[in-house]
Amino acid sequence: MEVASFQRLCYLLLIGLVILVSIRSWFLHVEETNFIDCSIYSPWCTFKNRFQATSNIFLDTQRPTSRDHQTHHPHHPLDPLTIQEINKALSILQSHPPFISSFPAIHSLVLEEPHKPQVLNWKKGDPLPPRAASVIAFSQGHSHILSVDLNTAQVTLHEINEGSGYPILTRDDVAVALSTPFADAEFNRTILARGVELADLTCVPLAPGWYGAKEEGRRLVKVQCFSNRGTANYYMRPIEGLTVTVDVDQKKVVHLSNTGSDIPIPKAQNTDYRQVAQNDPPQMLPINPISMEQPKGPSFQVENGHLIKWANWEFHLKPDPRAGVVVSRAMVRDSETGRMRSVMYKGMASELFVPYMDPTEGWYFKTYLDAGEYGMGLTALPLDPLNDCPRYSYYMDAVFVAADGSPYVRPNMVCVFERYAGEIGWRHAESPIWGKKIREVRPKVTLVVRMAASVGNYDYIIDWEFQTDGLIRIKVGLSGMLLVKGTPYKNMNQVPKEEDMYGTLVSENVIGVIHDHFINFYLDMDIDDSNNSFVKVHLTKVDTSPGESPRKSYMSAKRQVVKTEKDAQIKLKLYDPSEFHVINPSRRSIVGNPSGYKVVPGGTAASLLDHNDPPQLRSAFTNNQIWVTPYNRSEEWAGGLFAFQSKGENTLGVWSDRDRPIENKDIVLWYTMGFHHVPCQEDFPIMPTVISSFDLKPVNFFDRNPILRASPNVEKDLPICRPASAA
Ligand SMILES: [Cu+2]
Repeated sequence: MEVASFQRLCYLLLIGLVILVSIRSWFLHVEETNFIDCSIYSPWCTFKNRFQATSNIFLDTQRPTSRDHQTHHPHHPLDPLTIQEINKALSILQSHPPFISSFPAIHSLVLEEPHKPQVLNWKKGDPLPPRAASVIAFSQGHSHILSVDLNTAQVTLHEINEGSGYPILTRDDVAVALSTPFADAEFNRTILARGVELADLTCVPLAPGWYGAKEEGRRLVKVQCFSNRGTANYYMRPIEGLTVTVDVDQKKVVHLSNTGSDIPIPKAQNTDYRQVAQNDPPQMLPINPISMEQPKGPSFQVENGHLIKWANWEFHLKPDPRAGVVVSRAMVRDSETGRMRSVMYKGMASELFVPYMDPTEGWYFKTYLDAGEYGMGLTALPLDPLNDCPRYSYYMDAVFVAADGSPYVRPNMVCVFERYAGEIGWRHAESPIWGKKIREVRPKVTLVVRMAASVGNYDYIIDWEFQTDGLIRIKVGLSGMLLVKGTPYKNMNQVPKEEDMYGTLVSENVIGVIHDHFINFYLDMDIDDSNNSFVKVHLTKVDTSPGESPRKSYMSAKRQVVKTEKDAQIKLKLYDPSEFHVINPSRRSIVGNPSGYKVVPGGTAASLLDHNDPPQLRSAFTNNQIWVTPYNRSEEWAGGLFAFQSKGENTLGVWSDRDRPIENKDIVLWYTMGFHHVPCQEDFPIMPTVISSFDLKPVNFFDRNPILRASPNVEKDLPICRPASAA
């Protein structure tokens, strides 16, 4: 053998050895460490969440409630599929002729909700409408949409998605995405060249978005990695500039981008947020233990696991793998007649768009659609009793479906609790100067439904808060970690004035990159009945005539019933304001006003991206803050049913541009809440929660203040508690 050939052979053998050792060492670490039980926490192990060789994982699996899901039966038409029903759907799919030779990966398997009239006409005690499963499966490059009738054991619908986009990644996809780079010699060389040992590596699978033909027609995941050495908060230690693009069906690396070899990995010191890592006491006076006590227990009831009854409210609640939670059939009791009245047929988070504002190689694609790409429910981990939710909370489990079609339980995914935060329901005091001693005050107690999704580095806390005055507040809290970028700079005095860092230097060698969060809510309002209208109540300045009044101007409210969808595409304007009402034109109050609810925006933000920017095309639902569409069973996800790598051709913006009639029809209100996030040092190493909200508030729905007859607090009725340790 010639010397050159011998050298080539040795070189090839060496590469082969490196690959084998890399794969083996990675899988050995997975086996040897105390890895999360994926039979229970399956999708937790997947998606944008950590997937790592070494275990820094702590999960409090304490279960305040214990339910036997194996024997659970549905009691309400909207109850989620039970374990038995999921298993039945699976067996029907397994004998479905197109799937007999090759069973697809199951990306979603949930209740196919009965048609609306069936649900509306159903009364407690009636037999349930036929139960069916709605399935999204993926096989050999095709996304399948199926309906499975559980009563007749038939597949009643089987379509292939002809448009762009793919379903949510499965755990298997993620495992492929994260293991494939380890078989790539260049990846291994790059990691070692960056001074990171493979055992210290934590990689995350990132959705690639859509940026034209180059990446179309195949399911791609962009893998980026961090060093977890010395910290649980590996997100603060990026291996900057290294992006591995993996084809998860071909199981191969299609591109490796390595642009940051001169950027150091930020230090681990002071990045750990866990209590065990805090060595110094907080610099503040101590706060005594605090809790809301309910010696008589909570006032709400949970009927058959999903029907919540509290004060004057009643609604159905279920976990959902994509939306997180779904609130259905929300009804409030009329304060005068005592009759239950419909407010909302269905409400849920529909999509969550998070674009990062850095156009460079390793960052431009970070424009996530978290609900459609990762799942707000799938990424919602068990809540932490006493910290996520107060004492006396009710915890609801979710039953979700793994990629092989098998059901699993996500315990304590949703909590329900009463909240008293010292707020006032209504009040008035009269000065004694008028001869009357009046001081009437009513405390405000509310009911909260809460879930928290941990979509990779970010945590989204979503509350649905019900008030006895008829108001529903939808609140979103942001916490967790910034997605940060490594930089050579340690101090702002090193940064050239003309350089755009695309963010804020939040620690040495760490840039918090500017980004947005837009969360869209689907709100199928049914005020007193399904047929409603959308009314813009335009507030305008009216000038008085000369001599008419000492005043030159006043403000007037002009009502306009909106006829079609395009006129209901609303951009909020501070200096040209309107109120936005959903009314029932057929239902009048005692003095003749139509009964209604208005959407009351809170702090929010609008997208500044170009409307033709690819991520904005996919997320056109952020082009307006409010939309109204006619009810359509197939239009529920603002970013489209198949959001992963989609072009956005089948999304809320496109549906609304059809300009369909919406007057006196069953209509759906869509509200997009936005946050611009310019990071600051206080966001490091973990962000204090930032909250925004919007309200659905009754307008002329009740004939008078519905909590007029609410009771004040009286000292003798309230519990006086001692610390548990003193009891
Ligand atoms: Cu943010």
